[in-house]
Amino acid sequence: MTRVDIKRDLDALNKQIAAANRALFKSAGLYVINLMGSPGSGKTTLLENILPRLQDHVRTAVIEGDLATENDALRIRKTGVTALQINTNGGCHLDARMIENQLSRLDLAALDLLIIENVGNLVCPASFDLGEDLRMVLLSVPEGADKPVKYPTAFLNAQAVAITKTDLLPYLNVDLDEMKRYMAEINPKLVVFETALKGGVYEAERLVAYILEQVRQKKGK
Ligand SMILES: Nc1nc2c(ncn2[C@@H]2O[C@H](COP(=O)(O)OP(=O)(O)OP(=O)(O)O)[C@@H](O)[C@H]2O)c(=O)[nH]1
Ligand SMILES: [Mg+2]
Repeated sequence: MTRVDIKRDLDALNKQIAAANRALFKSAGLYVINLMGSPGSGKTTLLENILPRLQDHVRTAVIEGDLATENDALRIRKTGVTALQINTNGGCHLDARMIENQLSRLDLAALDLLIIENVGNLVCPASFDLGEDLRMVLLSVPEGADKPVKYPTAFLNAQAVAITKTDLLPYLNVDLDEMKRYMAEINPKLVVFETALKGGVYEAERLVAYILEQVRQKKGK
């Protein structure tokens, strides 16, 4: 068997398991977000800050993906939200089987929302469906305006983007409008949010409202 055949088989297997995950999430009425972005783009910080606001309305759990350590799960648990940690031991992304393996550890029927923080990477996670409803990419301002066109797959396969760390705009030579133009060039359908950490307050109101609305729509509430 050639290398190409093996890759094709693995892609097909991942799609199959992702479809099974999606069916399970649907039957449990659970809305699932796959959160991806470069290392340090602010994925866990976003979750730490929006989880308490989401928890006021929907029952939420988190699955964390990292090469090593339980650091991010520990950070999330401090908010009172259940967090499971997957260590990929060198792997640069989560796959559908890794998620499937965690699901028996969660009471899916008692949840409305599951957020999966993928391994910090703007390339590998983009090619692996986990069975999610929403794929959201985080792009932080310091990474630079041209990242959507340099790493297009993540933006092409996502429905939403959060531009994080906009509080740093005054200190950096980064053009926010240019970043948004590049995003629209790759995927005009992307819903784009901005977040900022200002004076100790994390600003993400539109993003929180959007997530709550998506959960409500899936649950038919
Ligand atoms: N100024 C500013 N700093 C932020 C913001 N969000 C996150 N940070 C900082 O950015 C650094 C990385 O944040 P994390 O939330 O750990 O990033 P991550 O994407 O979860 O990183 P990995 O899980 O390692 O991929 C931390 O020092 C945060 O305090 C923001 O909105 N503004
Ligand atoms: Mg993190």
